[in-house]
Amino acid sequence: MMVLAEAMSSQAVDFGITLTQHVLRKQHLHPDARGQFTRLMAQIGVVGKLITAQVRRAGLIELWGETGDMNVQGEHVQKLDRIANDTFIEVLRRSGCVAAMASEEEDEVIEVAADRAGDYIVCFDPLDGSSNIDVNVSIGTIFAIYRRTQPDRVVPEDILRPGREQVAAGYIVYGSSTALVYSDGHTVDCFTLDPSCGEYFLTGENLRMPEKTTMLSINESNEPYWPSWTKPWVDSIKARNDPQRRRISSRHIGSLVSDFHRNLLKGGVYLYPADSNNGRGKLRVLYECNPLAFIAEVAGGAATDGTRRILDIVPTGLHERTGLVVGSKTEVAGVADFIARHG
Ligand code: FDP
Repeated sequence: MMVLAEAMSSQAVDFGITLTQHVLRKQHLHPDARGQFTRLMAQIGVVGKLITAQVRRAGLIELWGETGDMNVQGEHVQKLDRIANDTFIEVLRRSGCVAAMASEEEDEVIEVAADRAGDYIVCFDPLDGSSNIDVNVSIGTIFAIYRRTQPDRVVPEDILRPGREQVAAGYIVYGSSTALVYSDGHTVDCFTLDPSCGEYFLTGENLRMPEKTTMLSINESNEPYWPSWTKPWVDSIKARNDPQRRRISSRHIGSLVSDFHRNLLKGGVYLYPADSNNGRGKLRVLYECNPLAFIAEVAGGAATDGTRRILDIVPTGLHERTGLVVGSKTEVAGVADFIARHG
């Protein structure tokens, strides 16, 4: 069995650095910092612990299955979706750091009472990949953080703004362990929750998205609805394989946050193109595509809807959807070429 000292010496990162310590260490990069961001990240960490506790016991305490309600998107709400959503809202409402929130599960913006409001706006998907809950497959929470634009009131532009204005973004994956990944726009760092002491420790510093694509993540059953460029593009990626050498593997969990996390670490491209019939994708701009695109870019990757950089989209509605291609920069850049050739 690996002893602690061995584990410490085998770590590529500064072993023993907690999430809060790390955020504090980086405060000098933000000269106008007042400590609210540090508190906000600590509270998001708490949300991750509370949701972890529920996810880990879901099969034991009847948390699998649907609530019987539909959300604003017309999807069946899972019991854990509801718990994760309520947890996120209540923890952040009490944090003193947040002025308003937008959630995948809520019809409207959630405003925080003035006496508790802080500097930040948070858009989140409380539990992404929820169709995987009942089968013990990794799911996650995704969040985007913006600074409020007005000191005394929340305005629509606080929420309906391009993703490039994010000050930070992140996600928490409930997988073989709970990992919290976030970027403050300077680096992308990964923390793993140690369940024995309830603390997040830094386990990956300044993550870089590998330039080389080895994983292709797409739901191929949607092929009849793909726009015309997608099949030739997917075929061109697969054509890199030959009988002597497999260079590309198909990996698709169907839980965006988990697919993204794997590709960030291993090198891959994820796509969910816009439907050729209605021209819309499935994934939501505000709390799925924007935060992951922000992380991808800081890690040296890129994200597009096919023609536009994801972070330049100005959403007109809370639950707006878009097509998404996210992965290494060269792979994503190649999409524009296929669109020019195949439409
Ligand atoms: P889910 O509906 O299970 O919550 O946008 C949500 C999402 O999962 C993504 O996590 C996932 O990648 C995608 O939808 C899967 O959609 P399809 O089943 O249409 O492939």
